[in-house]
Formats: sequence, C-alpha cells, structure tokens
Amino acid sequence: MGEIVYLALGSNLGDREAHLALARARLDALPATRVLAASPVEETPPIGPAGQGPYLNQMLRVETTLPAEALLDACQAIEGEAGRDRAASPRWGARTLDVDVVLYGTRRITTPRLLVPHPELANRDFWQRELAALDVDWSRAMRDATEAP
Ligand code: PH2
Ligand code: MG
Ligand code: MG
Repeated sequence: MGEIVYLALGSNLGDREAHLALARARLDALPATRVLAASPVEETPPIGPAGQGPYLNQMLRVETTLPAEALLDACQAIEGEAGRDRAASPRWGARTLDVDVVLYGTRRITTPRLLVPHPELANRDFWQRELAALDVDWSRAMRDATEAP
C-alpha cells in the first residue's frame, strides 16, 4: 500500500495527446507505481507569456511507494523523454510535457525542489475541476495537508 498522489499533466507543444499518453504509460510502468484513475482531458487557455497555444490538461490519481522527491525525479525524466527542454523555455512558457505533483497523500512538503500541495492549486480552476472529477475536494485537501512528524 503506497501513498495516493495526484499528478497534473499539461502539454501545449507538438502532439499534445501523445505526450499525455506517454506520461500515463510511463508513470504506470514506474517501480511500485500504478495509475488508478484519470480525469477527462480538457483544453485550457495558456497561463503565462503571450504567444503560446492552448494546453491539454489532465489529472491522474496514482498509487506509489516512491518518496515524493524520487517521484519528482521520475516525472522530470518523463518530461525529458517527451522532449521537454527546461533550459529553452521561460517560466510558464510553452512545453511538450509538464508533470506536476499536486497532492501527495495528506502530506505538506516544503523543500527547495517541491512544494506540495502545489501552490497554484488555489488559482487553477481546471485542476480544481479535474480533481472534482476524481472525487477530490481540493480546498479540503489543501487545508488538511500536514507536515510529516
Ligand atoms: N502550466 C503552466 C503554465 N501555464 N496553462 C495552462 N492552461 N495549463 C497548464 O498546465 C499550465 C499553464 C506551468 O506549469
Ligand atoms: Mg506546471
Ligand atoms: Mg512542472
């Protein structure tokens, strides 16, 4: 029995559907990790610098025994496999694939690499809708998250 984790997928460059499908498959193939459920895919207007195309977004419910930072490493490796070049793109610029850790069990995580619950959760109506589609009350999850003892 691992932690129940919510991962947000986003893509607004190249074959967006294929990038989301790659992410779902690679996450499901990680050690001790299963994709349990997926929200509908939705197209959303880009948040960030002008001149970029709309995103496809999707939320996944994943069960994993990977620690949060190991999961983050895996997410970033999958982004790389989808052609993501972090150095080439400004903050919130267009990207082939973004995989964000939004919720990790009921944990509140504050490290230099990882803030969980994701600080943008309160601002992104599409994440809130996608979590609701997976029967998650996002505001309650944000409120109830606690530091590990
Ligand atoms: N992600 C961003 C920046 N802007 N806009 C939309 N619509 N969807 C995203 O997932 C998104 C974004 C950076 O993570
Ligand atoms: Mg993101
Ligand atoms: Mg990201």
